[in-house]
Amino acid sequence: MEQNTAPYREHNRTSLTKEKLKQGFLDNLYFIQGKFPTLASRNDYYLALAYTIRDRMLHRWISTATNYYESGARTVCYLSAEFLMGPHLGNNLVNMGIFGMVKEVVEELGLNFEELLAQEEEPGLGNGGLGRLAACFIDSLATLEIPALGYGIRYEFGIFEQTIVDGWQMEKTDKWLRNGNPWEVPRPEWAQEVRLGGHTEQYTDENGRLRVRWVPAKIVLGIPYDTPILGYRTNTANTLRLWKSEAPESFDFEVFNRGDYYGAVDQKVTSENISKVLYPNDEQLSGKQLRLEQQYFFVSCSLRDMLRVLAIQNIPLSRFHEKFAVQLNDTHPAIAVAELMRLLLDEYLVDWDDAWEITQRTFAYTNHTLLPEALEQWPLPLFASVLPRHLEIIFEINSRFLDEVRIKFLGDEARLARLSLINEGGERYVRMAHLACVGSHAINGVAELHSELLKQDVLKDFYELWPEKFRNKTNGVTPRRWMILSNPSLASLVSDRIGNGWVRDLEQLRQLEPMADDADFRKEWWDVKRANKVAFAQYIFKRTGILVDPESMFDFQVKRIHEYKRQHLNVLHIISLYRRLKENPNLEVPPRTFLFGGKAAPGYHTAKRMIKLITSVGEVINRDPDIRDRIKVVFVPNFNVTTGQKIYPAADLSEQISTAGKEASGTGNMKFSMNGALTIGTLDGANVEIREEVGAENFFLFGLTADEVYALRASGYHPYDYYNTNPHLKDVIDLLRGGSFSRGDADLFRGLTDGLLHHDPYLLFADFQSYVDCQEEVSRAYLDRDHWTRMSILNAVRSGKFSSDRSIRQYCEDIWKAEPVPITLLGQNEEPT
Ligand code: T68
Repeated sequence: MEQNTAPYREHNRTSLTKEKLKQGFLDNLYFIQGKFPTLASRNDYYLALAYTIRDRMLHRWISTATNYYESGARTVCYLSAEFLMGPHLGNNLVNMGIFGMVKEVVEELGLNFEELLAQEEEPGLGNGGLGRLAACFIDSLATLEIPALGYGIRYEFGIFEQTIVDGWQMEKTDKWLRNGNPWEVPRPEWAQEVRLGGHTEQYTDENGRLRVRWVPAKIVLGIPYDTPILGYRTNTANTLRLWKSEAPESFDFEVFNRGDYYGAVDQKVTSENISKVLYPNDEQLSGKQLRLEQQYFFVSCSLRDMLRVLAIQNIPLSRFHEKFAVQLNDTHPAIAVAELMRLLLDEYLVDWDDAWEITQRTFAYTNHTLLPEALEQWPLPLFASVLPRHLEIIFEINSRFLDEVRIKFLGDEARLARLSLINEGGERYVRMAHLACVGSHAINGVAELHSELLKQDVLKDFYELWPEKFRNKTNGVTPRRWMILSNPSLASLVSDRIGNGWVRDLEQLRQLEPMADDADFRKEWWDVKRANKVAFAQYIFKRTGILVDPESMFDFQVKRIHEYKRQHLNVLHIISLYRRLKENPNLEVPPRTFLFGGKAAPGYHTAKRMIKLITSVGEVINRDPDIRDRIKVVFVPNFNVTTGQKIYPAADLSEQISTAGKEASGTGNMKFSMNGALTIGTLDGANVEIREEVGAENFFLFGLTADEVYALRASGYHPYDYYNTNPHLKDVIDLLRGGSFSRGDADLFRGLTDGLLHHDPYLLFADFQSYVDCQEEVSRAYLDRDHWTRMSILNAVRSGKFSSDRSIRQYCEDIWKAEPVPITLLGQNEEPT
């Protein structure tokens, strides 16, 4: 068919004049929602607005797809079991540069713009940092005009919603799709079949060659749902492609004809289960069959989708790795190594050596954790029952790989056992990190320290084998969502002084450094922060009924609740400060509000008790008439992208207090710093680099280094000694043990305190005094408002390195070898008719 898209440009549904936007909005309310303003609900209005914006994204999306098709350009495929996108509407308005105009349009229609934005249920398809990183990365890929697809799972239930009842976390299912999702387009024509279970058989092909056939026990369908991902003020609209599982037929007719109606429907139910729910464990392997099925399901669909594209572009299979650069976001998609091998060997009849070369040149692997309990391993019997053919292929990969190791390290049997893809100690497991390392040409950590520790510890043997594969790619976050959208007043203060080039080139913020010495600028800066704090104080009051003083220092620790992140160290300091204030009411400390937010994995009992600890200490302190005007403790429920957008702009202090050597990078630390919060932190993850960038004098450092942690453990760590020799620490622990924060119930926190006294695996006691001293320094610094504001400004303007644009540029140059493809809009040269 003749392509003439020019007429679409000035159409009611695409034009960007205010009048046409209004017309489009009312049309969508009428023709899509089937409503008239008199009966329309807030959700109807939100959907009408969302469709009005989506209509205006389609031309870019279609043009981008056409440009990519015609250029045949190299494409980055980011495989991730999680994409923690956050709400789309506001972000799309920012990236299209029409936020202000649309706000006016909505208000002229007599509607509340903020309310409509707030109506969107965020797609919470991730646990924490790893999923949010994937979201920042696809934003940057589009902004840098790199041909890219994000591939993942369209979970029906995302991360659970957290409520706090009697101080404890309660979980509610996240029904994010219940009111409809205007941003996605299903593409059933590109559905893929995925096999599971069954067994393998050998057969001889027509050339007399022995081959293997996989006879699966069941087949499920993967339906792709596509969401456009806009670049910031570019024509690029890339795609996030999430797979939903379905039964191939609504009914199994054979079973149905036997009269087993329920049995027939049963298959449909089990097929749909695969993409039903996101596993809410971060940093802990789950070992559940359904989880392995989820991983294989989305990986298989995605690879088949790439093969489909290769075929329609007439690119020979031998050039798969030239067309696609596939990044494995942690080991969750690592089964892709075996699946691509299987597809090439069994379905396309490629020779092993050629298949292996294509595979290795296609994949690269990002590691996100140093915690041993988070490294994925699958018990062999379970693996064999879900993926029998893949297990055979993994054995073959392993046998060839170990031969290579034998040559390089003659006679080193211990090394062979350590490197093997199969863990043979006791119960046998498939080690997914090993599969990812062997099948990839590049392996990277997510901060400099983390990448070093990978080489020294978790992946040491692989480093010694293939040092050339190892890279560092320090994480970053997108300034579009985390500054422009969430902190518009700060963004306009900045743009008033230096224009808006910084939004695409965050290093430009450094032009503002001299302004730190300008008293007027400092006042404006402080006023912006103060207004953000007022807004957040109102939010807290609405959500928790707790009144907080916006004059007080807002001290935040928001992240998943985990022992290694040490929220309980923060609490120990709060108790210690509380005690000192009770003893000495004249103590000169600025008023402080300690705020916490984060979810605990539902099965992680210690983490859940840490939440109860925070709320219990808060209850006592917030009620104490001597103290409650000086310090407050608040647990902000249901920390997610939406609440994060309110939190980072309102923060004075950012708590990044993990045990050194445990946090791979952290990305919240970057969002805080960008928004002018100062960090109190250990030399862990990206804190090290943040401190380097903002200057040691603008960073509150405490605690042991990773090397010192290692040495202390090696020499024998005895937490009890710290308790016995530090009276201050003893007082704090004894208050907890005595029931002062649990209405006399000495048992409530006994598990926690005993755990610390006798094991303390994350060295809270070793770092306690250093932390308390450092917090005193923070308090003193906050009393000097001018100096604090100076430091706040320098933190923000020196955070340019932590834009995800920088991370993505480095991945493109060093790992993906991907180049920008600027998009020409279709019909650009044609006259509208
Ligand atoms: C995080 N990892 C790291 N994992 O903890 C953090 N894990 O330091 C880093 O900044 C971030 O990744 C991005 O690199 C996670 O968030 C998970 O969420 C997770 C989920 C499932 C299984 C294991």
